[in-house]
Amino acid sequence: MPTIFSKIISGEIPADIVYQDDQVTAFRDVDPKAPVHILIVPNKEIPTVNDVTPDDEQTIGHMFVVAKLVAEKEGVAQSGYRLMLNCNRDANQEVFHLHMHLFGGRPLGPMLVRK
Ligand code: DGP
Repeated sequence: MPTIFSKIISGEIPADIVYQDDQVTAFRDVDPKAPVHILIVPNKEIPTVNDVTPDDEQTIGHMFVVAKLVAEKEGVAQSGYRLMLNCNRDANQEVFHLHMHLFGGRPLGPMLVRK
């Protein structure tokens, strides 16, 4: 079964795609937590960070190049932004197709609240 993100990448289901190439697709999160909230996703299905292999190094590095381009395009490169990846239960990962969140457009506060 393809992941929901694979269906977005293939165009089977709609999304607001802001960038796409042969390795990576970036689209707006359906439930944005900041004025700018974009998901940067490898076109290859990698379930979690735990599943990354040395063969994925180029693609993972490319995700950062795309993050930089998207931040510039969205006008948050200078004001600042946050990149975040969730892995498994304690991080609340909901979609098991590796993705980097890009948040920006407002002060984002501290990274985590201590509990
Ligand atoms: P995470 O908790 O890191 O797995 O975040 C998954 C994110 O994916 C969450 O912020 C909502 C977003 N999302 C889930 N389904 C869809 C979808 O069908 N379209 C879009 N654009 N975003 C989705």
